[in-house]
Amino acid sequence: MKIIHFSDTHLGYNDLDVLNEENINQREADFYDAFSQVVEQIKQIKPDFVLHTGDLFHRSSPSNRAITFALEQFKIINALNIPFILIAGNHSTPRTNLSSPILKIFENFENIYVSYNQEYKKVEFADAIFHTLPHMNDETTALSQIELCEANIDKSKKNIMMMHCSVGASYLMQEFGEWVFPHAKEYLFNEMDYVALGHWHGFGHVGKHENVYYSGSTERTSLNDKRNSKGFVEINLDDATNSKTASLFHMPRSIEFKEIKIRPIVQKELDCEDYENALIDASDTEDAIVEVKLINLTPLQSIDIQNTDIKKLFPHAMSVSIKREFKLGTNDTELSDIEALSLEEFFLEHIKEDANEKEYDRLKGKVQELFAKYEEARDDSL
Ligand SMILES: [Mn+2]
Repeated sequence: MKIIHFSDTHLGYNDLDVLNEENINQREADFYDAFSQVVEQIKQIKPDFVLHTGDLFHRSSPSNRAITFALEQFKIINALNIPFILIAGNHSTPRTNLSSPILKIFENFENIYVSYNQEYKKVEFADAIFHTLPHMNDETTALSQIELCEANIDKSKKNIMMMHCSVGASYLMQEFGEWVFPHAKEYLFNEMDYVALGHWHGFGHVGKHENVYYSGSTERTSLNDKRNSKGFVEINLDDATNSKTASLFHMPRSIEFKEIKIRPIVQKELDCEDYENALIDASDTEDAIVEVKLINLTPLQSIDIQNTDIKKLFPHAMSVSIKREFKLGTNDTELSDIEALSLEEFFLEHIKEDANEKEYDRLKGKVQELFAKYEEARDDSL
């Protein structure tokens, strides 16, 4: 039995002020691309089941574009005649009972099984049972639902559990309303052939449990997530686990992480101690999200070195962000030099970095006018 497990696709997420040729936020498009790559792999691998463990959409009320994209992709998956089972994560669960859960829109696809009402749902086939536990807002309800899951284990079939939660406190995402799976119920994992988890955005198995896996997200929802390896899990379960001899000679399961191609994040460091001669290798930054850290900066250099100059070093990057780290023990004369630069001049320098010439000229007039008014008002009040 072959299963594909993916998760946390966060459709509709957008970030950074970059548009692509179709005028769609580039990062939003990246998330659609990642999802399409998994669907492409599903077509090729032709597994027996496909699992998605939550946070399909980034928001509980996604944009029209995100919904349209998902419906198009689900139509493709549905046409493959492979059962596709998905559960709600914290991002797709409304916080009040007033709004309708978005996953409901997939109810009418014949090969798609959705689980979202903060309750246990058993999805059963001839040879496998999928025990789905979607995101739970309430811990007491959660416990009763886990017990329901326990009562439905049937050893004559494969048992696969699906959840969107943090197992213990180790996989918390610092988000609102996360569900932590109770430690006292972890023994249940031993009864399962595989436990598919969503919520944590990195791939890996959980502690000592060799059958409990987070597939990770298919893209990064934060630039703090520096992982360049994203993808899905391919699980092969031995079809003959009921026979003792078979399990002696075969692995009961094999679990393999399959990488997809995502936009890389590349970090660079520029030592300003010797700024003039600093060489930077930009060869690995094509289409990348580049983060440059200027280190050992003096305050004067910080005014001299403009962000536009740094950005020019990476002409083929998708985006460049710059962090400035000052040298410790900068001497006082330099600091007083900076104070000599008026706020007006400093502000204009700042505008110059991002605006084109025409825009700069227009803003310059405005800024000078405003500063003049401010000076006047100040003089009056003295
Ligand atoms: Mn997530």
